[in-house]
Amino acid sequence: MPPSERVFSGVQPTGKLHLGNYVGALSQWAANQDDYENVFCVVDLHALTIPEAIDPKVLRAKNREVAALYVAAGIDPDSATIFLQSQVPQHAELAWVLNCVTPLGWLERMTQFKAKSGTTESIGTGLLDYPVLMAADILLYDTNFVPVGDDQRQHIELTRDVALRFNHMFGDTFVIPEPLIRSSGARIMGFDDPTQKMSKSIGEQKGTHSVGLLDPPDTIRKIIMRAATDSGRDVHFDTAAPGVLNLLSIYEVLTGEKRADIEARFDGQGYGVLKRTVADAVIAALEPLQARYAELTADPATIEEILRRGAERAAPIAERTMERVRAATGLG
Ligand code: AQP
Repeated sequence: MPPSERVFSGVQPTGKLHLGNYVGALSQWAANQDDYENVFCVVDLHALTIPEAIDPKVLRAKNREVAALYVAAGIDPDSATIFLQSQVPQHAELAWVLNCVTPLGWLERMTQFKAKSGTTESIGTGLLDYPVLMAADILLYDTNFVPVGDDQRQHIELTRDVALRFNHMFGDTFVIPEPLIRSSGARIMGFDDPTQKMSKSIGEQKGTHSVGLLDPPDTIRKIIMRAATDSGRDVHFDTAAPGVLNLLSIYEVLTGEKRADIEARFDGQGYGVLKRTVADAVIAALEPLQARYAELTADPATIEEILRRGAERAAPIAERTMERVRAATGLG
């Protein structure tokens, strides 16, 4: 029997996709894909929320790069629906409707908005509205589960609140989604500063911050060998310094080894050995992804075809939801 529950998730096509995106999102999507019906979107409308950073040629190329990385990470494009958000106009339509039922105060409280609005000179309305568009993305597909990193927890909560509010005002229309967040590795931190979440935009500016999914092995090794740790030798998950815990968590997720075995393996070894071993594990995890990516992008028509088919499959699902929304609200 085909799976009855649906998963939806996406990545914004800006900056350099990094190890955090792989651990928190892509690897999870791939690992669980047989349990669900899968819809994975490249959320290019979200990329416009910082318009100063947009170069149309770069965005077009990034859209394809991110879609190719989904497949390279192991998502099967024959069974999963992989598409560009801007090719299914119902995303923008539903976002407008949800805007009208979302109190402004809910958006002003979002920590990601507060953090990002502090770093741009002029704040566009789109940046504030980002979580409403994200709610539309999720709710359009009657999504049961949203596999994301821990940084998106608050946005999923908001999606649930918006859906419940709409259902309360207009009658049962939306499925209420649940987040799927892994218990370890849900928030990979920057190698240069383990108090800061690994992020695409910082990775673009600082070479020591993140490992990119397409970085060559020697670059990966260099970045990890320079990772911030501390002056001690503690390698216990409960007590290690943040930078050391980050390395231990990456190793745990990528190898699947038990915590007690990892602690025993690195006990008394010094951080040089830990870093070298983590670098080996990261290189080994990314090697097949990079090989598949190279194969896949050798002919640009392959990705174009995956995206075309994806939009063709996504649009009727999105339209069915919009029909319910229009009927519930009296639109049209
Ligand atoms: N550090 C992380 N650890 C675990 N999961 C993470 N995710 C992001 N960072 C980590 C998860 O990856 C998916 C895509 O998220 P995104 O497109 O918002 O990427 P980002 O790296 O979070 O981007 P920035 O840097 O914050 O924003 P931009 O692109 O504007 O520079 C999500 O599931 C996320 O949880």
